Amino acid sequence: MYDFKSIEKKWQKYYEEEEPFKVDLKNAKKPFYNLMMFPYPSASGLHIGNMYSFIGSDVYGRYKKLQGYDVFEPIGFDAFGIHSENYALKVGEHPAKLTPKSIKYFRDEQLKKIGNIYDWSSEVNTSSPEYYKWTQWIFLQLYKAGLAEKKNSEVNWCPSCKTVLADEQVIDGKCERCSTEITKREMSQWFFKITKYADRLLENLEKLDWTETTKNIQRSWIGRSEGAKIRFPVENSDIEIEVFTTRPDTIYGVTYLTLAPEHKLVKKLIKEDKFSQFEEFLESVKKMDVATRTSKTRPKTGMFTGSYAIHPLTGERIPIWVGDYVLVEYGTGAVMAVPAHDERDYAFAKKYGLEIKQVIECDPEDLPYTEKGIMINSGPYTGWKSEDFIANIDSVHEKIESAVTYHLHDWCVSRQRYWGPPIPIIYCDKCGIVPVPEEDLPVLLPETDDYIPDGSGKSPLARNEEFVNTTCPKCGGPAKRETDVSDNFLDSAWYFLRYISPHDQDRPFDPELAKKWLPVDMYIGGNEHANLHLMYARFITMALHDLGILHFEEPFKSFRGHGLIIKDGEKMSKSKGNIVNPNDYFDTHGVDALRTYLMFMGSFLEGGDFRDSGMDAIKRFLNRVWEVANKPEGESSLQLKIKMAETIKKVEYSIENIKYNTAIAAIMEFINEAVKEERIERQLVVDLAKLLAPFAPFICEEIHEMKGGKGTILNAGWPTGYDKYLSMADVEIPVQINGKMRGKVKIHQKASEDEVIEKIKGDERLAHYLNKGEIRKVIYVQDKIINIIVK
Ligand code: ANZ
Ligand code: ZN
Repeated sequence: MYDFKSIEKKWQKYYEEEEPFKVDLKNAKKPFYNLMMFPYPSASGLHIGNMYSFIGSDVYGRYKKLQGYDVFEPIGFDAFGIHSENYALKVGEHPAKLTPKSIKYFRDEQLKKIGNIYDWSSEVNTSSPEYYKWTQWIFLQLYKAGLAEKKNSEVNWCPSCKTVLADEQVIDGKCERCSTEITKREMSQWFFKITKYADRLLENLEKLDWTETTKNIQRSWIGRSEGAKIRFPVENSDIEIEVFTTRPDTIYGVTYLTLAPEHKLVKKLIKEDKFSQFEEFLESVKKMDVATRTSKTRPKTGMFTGSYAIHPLTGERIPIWVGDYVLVEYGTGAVMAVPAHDERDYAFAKKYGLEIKQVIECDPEDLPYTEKGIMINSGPYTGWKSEDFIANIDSVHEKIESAVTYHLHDWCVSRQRYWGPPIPIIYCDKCGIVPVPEEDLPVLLPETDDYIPDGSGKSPLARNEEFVNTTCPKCGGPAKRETDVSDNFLDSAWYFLRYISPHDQDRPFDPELAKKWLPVDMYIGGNEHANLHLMYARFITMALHDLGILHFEEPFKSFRGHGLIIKDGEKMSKSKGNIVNPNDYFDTHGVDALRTYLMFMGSFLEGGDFRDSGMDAIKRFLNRVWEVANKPEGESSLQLKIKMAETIKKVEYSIENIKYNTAIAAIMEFINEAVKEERIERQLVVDLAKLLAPFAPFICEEIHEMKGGKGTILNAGWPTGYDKYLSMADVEIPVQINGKMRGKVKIHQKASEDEVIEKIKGDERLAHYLNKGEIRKVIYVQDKIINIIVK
C-alpha cells in the first residue's frame, strides 16, 4: 500500500516551489497552447463538474508535454459578472471583498492540489483593473470600427436579477441564472454588431477541428435561412407589411397575413372596436415563452385586426391577423400565411375558419403538404417547379426580393449592474457620444457600498454622482458617464489573449508572443458554452483580426466539449443533497484516485456516473500499480514487453481521441499481466508510470523518482523503443464458419492456415461448429480473417 497522503503532499509542494510547468513563452521551441474554461468564483468552492472539466483538459496537456511539447496551460478567474455578483448578494458581502476570498480558496485549496500543469505566472482575474482596462479597450476598438452601437430596443428583462439579458441568456422564457420568467422592456442599450459576421461565423466552421455536435450548435444558433422578403401594401393606406418567407413559391396560396402582436405596425392596423380585445391578447402572449409560441402541436391563438392587405400578384384582399406563433424578433416579425403548405398556418386557419388554398401539386388529402413540388393555381407560373421559381425570385415582382435572415441577433452588451467593467463612453450635450480616450483607461469601477440593483432599470452606478459627472474629453464641458457595465461574456471573449501577457501595461497582449502561441491549439470545456461563449470569442477574434490587431480569425483550432457528471444515476443538485465535493476525496482516496476515477467512470466527451464504490476500486488499482512498481528489478517476460507495446498504442490513440476511459482500461490490463511477474525491468516500470502520468500525476512522479528519474516525469519523454515487440504481438482473427461469424482466435502474427485451424480446434465453442461435419473449403487472409465451409 502506498502512502498517497505524503506522496501527494510532497509533489504538490514540488510543483508549487519548483514551478516545473512555468513556460518560457519567448524561447519555447515547440509551443502547444492547451486551454480550459476558467471558472466563475461564484460559489464557496469549485464543484466536481469544474474539476472534471479541468482534469480532462489537463490530461491532454500532460500527454502533449510527455510528447515533448512546451505546453502552456494557463488558468484564471472569470470574476466579474452576474454570477459572482449574485453570489455576493446572496452571501451579503461586497463582491469586491468576497471575490478575492473565493479566488484564494479556489486557487490555494483546490486548483493547486489537483496536479494540473498550470503556469501560475499567467493567472488572470477579469475583475482586476489591469485586466478590464483592456476589456474596455476592446469595446473602444469595436466602437471605432462601427461595430458597437447604441440603440433603442425591446429587451429581455429579468425582474429578479434586475437586469437586461441577451437572447442567449433566456432559456425557455426564463433567466438562465435564476430561472425567473423574463419580461420585455424598451431600453436604450449598447449592441455589438455580430450579425455582420454571421456568414463568416458560419463558413469558418468548416475549417475548424471541432466535433460536428458543437458545430451544429453554432450553426443552429446562427440559424441562416434563405428565402425572400415580400411587401404587401395595406388597403387604403400607405403602409406596407414586409414578410419573410422561405417558400416564396407558395405566394399564390397566401390567404391571410399574420403579424406578431408586438409588431410595430399592429397598433395602426387594429380597428378601434378591437382595441381592448387586442390589449388582452397582447398581455396573454407576453407571458408565453418562445418554445410555447412556436410549438407545432399547441393550439394557436390570434385575432383579426380588421384591416386588409393587397396581394401584390393577384390584387386580392387579404385579411391581416395577429397570432401568437409569429415572433417579433425573427425575420420581419410578419408572415404570409399559406395554410395549405405550412403546419402552423394550417392549424390557425382551421381554428379560425380561414381560407385554405392549395398551390403545390399533391393529393388534397395530404394537406398541409410542406414539400416543394410543381406549382398549381399560380397564374403564369402554374406548372413551374418550386426550385425554378425560387431561383428566379428577383425577377418576379418589384415587391419581392431574395433575402437571408438569421436567428443570430446583435449582441446586447449593456448590463444595468455594478460588478463589471464600466462601458467607456461619455455623453456630452454638445458633442454627443464621446468615447473615453484610450490614455484615460481604465474607467475604474468605483468602490461603493451602494451597488444593489433597485429595479429602476438603471445601473446602481447611475446613483453615484461622483462617478457619473465628468468632463467631456472633446470640449472640456460638463458631461456624464455611461453607467452600464459590459456583459460578462465580453470579459471571457478574449481571456485567452491576455494569458500570454497578463501584466503588460501598454497593450492587451504582446503581438510577437501572439504569433508564436496563438491561436489556441486545444480547447476543452463544457458543452453548455458551445453556443454563447464560443460564438462571442470567435466574433471578437474576427473583429480584432479585421482591425489588424490579430493575425488569425479563429481563436480555437480544436475544441472538444465534454459531458456532465451525475451521481448514483441522478442529476446532482443542492435540493437532492447529492452534490459531490471534490475536496472530500483528497483525504480519503487521494487526488490521483479522484482524477483517475473521474476520467474512468465514463467517456469524457459523454460524461459519467460518479459512485463511491468506483472510487474505492480505483484506489485499489493504484495500490496495484504501486505493488508492480516495487517488484524486484530484473528481466521481464517477452509477453509483458509485447503487452507494453500494445498498451502504448492504445493509450496514444485513446488520449488523442479523448477516450480517456479506454486509455485507463488498457493500463489496467497491463497491470493485470504485470502483477503475475516475479521481476520487472526498470524501464518497463518507468514507461508504465509515463502512460499513467496524465491521469495520476503524483504516484507516477514518485515512481519515476524511485527509479532514478530527475525532475518531473513529464520531461522524460513518451515511451519509445517498443515497435519491435509490436510486430510480435498477437492478432485477433475473426472466424467465419459456413458464412456466419462465430468468434475470434488470438494468434501470433503471420500464422499459417494450419496453425489457425489448430487454434480454432483448441477453442471449445468454435470447435463445436467445426465438428458438425468435414472441412470442405478454407479461405484464409493472413492476419485478417478465416472462412471455413463445413459439410
Ligand atoms: C410562407 C410559408 C409557406 C412558409 C410555406 C413556410 C412554408 P425558418 O426556416 O425557420 O427560417 N416565419 C417567418 N417569420 C416568422 C416569424 N417571425 N415567426 C414565426 N414564423 C415565421 O422559417 C421561415 C418560415 O417561418 C417562413 O416561411 C414563414 O413561413 C415562417 F409553405 O412563409 B413561411
Ligand atoms: Zn463635449
